[in-house]
Amino acid sequence: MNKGLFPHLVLLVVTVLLLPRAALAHAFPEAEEPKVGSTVTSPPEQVAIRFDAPIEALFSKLEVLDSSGQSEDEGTLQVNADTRTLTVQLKSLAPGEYTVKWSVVAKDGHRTEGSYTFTVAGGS
Ligand SMILES: [Cu+2]
Repeated sequence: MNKGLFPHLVLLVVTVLLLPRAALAHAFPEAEEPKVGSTVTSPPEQVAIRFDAPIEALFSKLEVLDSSGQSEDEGTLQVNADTRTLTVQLKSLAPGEYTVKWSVVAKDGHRTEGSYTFTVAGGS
């Protein structure tokens, strides 16, 4: 190998190894309760999403809507002491499908957002 090129190759490899770490500091959901796409038999009292990185409470959003777009959460968000679990209390949910919309800002300042549904199994 050309001795003049070697230090540059090392630098390139180190750079490539370090870059994905910055990207990983974005916060993505790691676990949800109720689970994504699940059907639950009794109405949950809250929705909780655990992220894979710490989030900023101030810039985070979590809302739960029924199938007609009506808000079904109590509006007050809480970030747990672990700084990565976001929860919101729910009104008493009737049977039906619900959409959870979330938007969070990780400690690196990057926003991620998404949505998913779960279903409360119904009486009728
Ligand atoms: Cu980021």
